[in-house]
Amino acid sequence: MKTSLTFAGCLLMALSLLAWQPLAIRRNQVGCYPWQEKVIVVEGINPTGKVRVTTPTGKTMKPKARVREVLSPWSDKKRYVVDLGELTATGRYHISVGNEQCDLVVAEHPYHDIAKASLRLFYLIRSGVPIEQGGKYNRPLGHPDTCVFVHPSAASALRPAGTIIRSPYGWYDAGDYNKYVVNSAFSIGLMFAAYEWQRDYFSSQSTDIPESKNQTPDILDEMMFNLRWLLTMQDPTDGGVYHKLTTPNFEGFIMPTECRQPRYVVAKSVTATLDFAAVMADAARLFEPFQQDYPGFSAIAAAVSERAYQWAKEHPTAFYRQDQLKDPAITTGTYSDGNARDEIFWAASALYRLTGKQSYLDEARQHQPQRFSTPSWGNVAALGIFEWLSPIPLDDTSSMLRLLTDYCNAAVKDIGSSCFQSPYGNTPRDFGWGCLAERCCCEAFALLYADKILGTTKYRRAALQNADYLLGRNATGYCYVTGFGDRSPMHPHHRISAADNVEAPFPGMLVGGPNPAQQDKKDLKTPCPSNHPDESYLDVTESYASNEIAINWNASLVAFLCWLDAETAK
Ligand code: 9MR
Repeated sequence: MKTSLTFAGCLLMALSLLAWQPLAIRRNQVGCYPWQEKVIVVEGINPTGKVRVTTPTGKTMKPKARVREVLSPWSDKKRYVVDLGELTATGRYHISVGNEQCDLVVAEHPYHDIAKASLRLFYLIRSGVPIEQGGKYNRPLGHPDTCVFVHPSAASALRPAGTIIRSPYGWYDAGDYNKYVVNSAFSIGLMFAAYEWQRDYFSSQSTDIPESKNQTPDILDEMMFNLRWLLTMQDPTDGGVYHKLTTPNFEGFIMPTECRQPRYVVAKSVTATLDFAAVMADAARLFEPFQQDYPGFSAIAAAVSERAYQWAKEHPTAFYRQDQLKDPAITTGTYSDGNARDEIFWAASALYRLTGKQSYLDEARQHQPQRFSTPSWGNVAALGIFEWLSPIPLDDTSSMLRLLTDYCNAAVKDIGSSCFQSPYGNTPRDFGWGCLAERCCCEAFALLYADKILGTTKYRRAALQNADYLLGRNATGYCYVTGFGDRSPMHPHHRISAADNVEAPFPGMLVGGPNPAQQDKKDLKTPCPSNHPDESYLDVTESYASNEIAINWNASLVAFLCWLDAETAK
């Protein structure tokens, strides 16, 4: 009995390992534009003379493929970058290289559905309301957050420790159920930056949410759901903003209705307060035309923003220090950093745009960054730069534009020798916690943004190559967005997706991606299959360092893919 079980076990394991072998052909599993280059990457087989393409009308041909051989910078894997030449008719192409085969879809609007799903995801992760328009993902209300305790670290004269406040709504941050101001404000700020340049697109986009029928674009309605929560995170006593709303420890993999831990608002921090100030200043401006749906909101947002900024000026060293919290101790995500220059730059820039006050202009100028880095929760300087380079630019923007174009020129310079014909993915720095968002999507977003301002399309090709990477032309062969492509994550580190008894995870979620630091190593039942930077990815629930999802990451997916779709929607 024992022997046969072991044998069966081995067989199962071998079969599942076989099932996990990625195809030798790597390509964008979602689709390409007719006018775009059609590049696939073949691993391990030299495809010269072996490529066959069957067109959507059933004609089989031998394309004039150009093949470039390249060695992975991290392993001895040989890859072949194959340019299939012109495949301009729309439809499904069948491609074979020896015994390996796959399909490649060419469509006028290949990103339409995935772009919509990336934004609709925010509806599915709303907290404090029942989800009733989520189809098979409907669920009852969880985390009402109508009884939230003021933690001792957050106490003030009018709100001593233990005071009960209401702090409902907002999105769950990620795989966990907490709500963090830094990450929330960052996510909204990034999506606002996309909205500002693509208002027509977003005005006509419907994501089938309860507010879809009102006069406000769905993207703004969705942001409002989180802004309403953010408003509750400001201490009315002094204008400072709590760093997060959290349980003492992460919850287990249970549904929201089963969660029993008390929830606290903890410590006001300078970074959370400045991010709050920035995003409220933007919200005040952007919601102004939608008074009909949100009467009075703009005035409130402007007032709370200025107040928060003032608090931050008075508390420049109030950095979040989780190690100092007690009664109870808090062990959940930190989102802490010890440098607020970038947050000051973003907030002062946003407030200058809103109010025109000289003091904000001076502060923004003083904190201007020296270089452009892709936006992330820990470095929001790019969001400040986007304020300056918006459709109605502020003052003299030439220095900001130079930072952005210097960055773009550096990003595209090695594509010709890269493994996957993309600006992303060529240095170990491109891989780490949340890299697919913070580096791949945000790099592409910066490239598209630069094109828009310059009135060119010179960076568009490179941005599309990052989409190809993200959606399957990569070292693992995964399309890293759930519900899309033919090999996408099925077990993201996401509590609801793991506990809801629905097999497929929520669609439209971007996972963090390959992360050679493997901070989750000790918690993995299956070891990560590879230590190579671009292959350190594991589609199991326990892999929080490579397979979690998060609002800031989906925000970058929205900014990138909706922008792409918008630019080609006309
Ligand atoms: O995105 C965050 C990443 O940059 C950090 O390296 C990591 C470890 O501190 O935390 C990530 O943020 C997590 C947050 O702290 C809690 N919710 C889940 C987030 C995504 O993993």
